[in-house]
Amino acid sequence: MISNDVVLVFTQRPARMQFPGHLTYKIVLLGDQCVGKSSLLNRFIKGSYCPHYIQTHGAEFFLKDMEVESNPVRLVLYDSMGQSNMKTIVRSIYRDAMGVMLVFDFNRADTLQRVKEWLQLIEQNCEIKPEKILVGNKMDLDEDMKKLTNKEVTEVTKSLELDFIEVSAKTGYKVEEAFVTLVNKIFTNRERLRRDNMITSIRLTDKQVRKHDKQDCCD
Ligand SMILES: Nc1nc2c(ncn2[C@@H]2O[C@H](COP(=O)(O)OP(=O)(O)O)[C@@H](O)[C@H]2O)c(=O)[nH]1
Ligand SMILES: [Mg+2]
Repeated sequence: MISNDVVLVFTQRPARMQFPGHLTYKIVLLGDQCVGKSSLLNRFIKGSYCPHYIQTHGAEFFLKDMEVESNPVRLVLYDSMGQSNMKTIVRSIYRDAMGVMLVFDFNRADTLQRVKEWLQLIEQNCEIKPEKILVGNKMDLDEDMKKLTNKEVTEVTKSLELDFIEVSAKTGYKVEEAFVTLVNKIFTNRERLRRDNMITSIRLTDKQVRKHDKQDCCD
């Protein structure tokens, strides 16, 4: 289903995000620092894994082309530092996201507890209601290193009504499946997302027009 036709971009060049004839889906990865967001992207896009921690600065995006039910889709995948206090970046980047991957670390119970805060941040900042998936990373760890039991995870996923998948960026276990599941959810709900996006654009344009009118009369 997926073609591994990869385009990797490290700089902000919005023009390349749109590709004629392609659907463009903006997806953001959210979660605490060190849960493995950058590693998951690296595994999905390049098929590789780096055991060293490399801090993500601000927000970076990557492009990946794939096919969903014979439709070419360009994914714009946003990585971030994992600091929820970076509100300005969060708001400007995430407001038109169509999909959100919420990541926690099986080795750190606090990262699962904070998923609720990340969800609140999405509700406050995303102007369209994005499709979501919860991803528990570092499944490769030995049982005695895991601080979370399946029962604890299930309780949270049920209470937050999130689809859930266990993955490992290190081994590659179910990483592609996690992204494909999210992309399929976006594809299935594309009409609703398109409507939400149109309403948001109209609202924004309206705001700009009103601001412009105001400036005219005050000049
Ligand atoms: N054992 C294990 N370690 C991982 C996995 N994914 C990431 N890591 C490690 O966790 C650390 C933080 O990963 P990183 O992707 O930078 O986290 P981010 O801050 O969320 O982007 C790095 O040292 C990674 O090598 C995984 O699936 N298994
Ligand atoms: Mg990172």
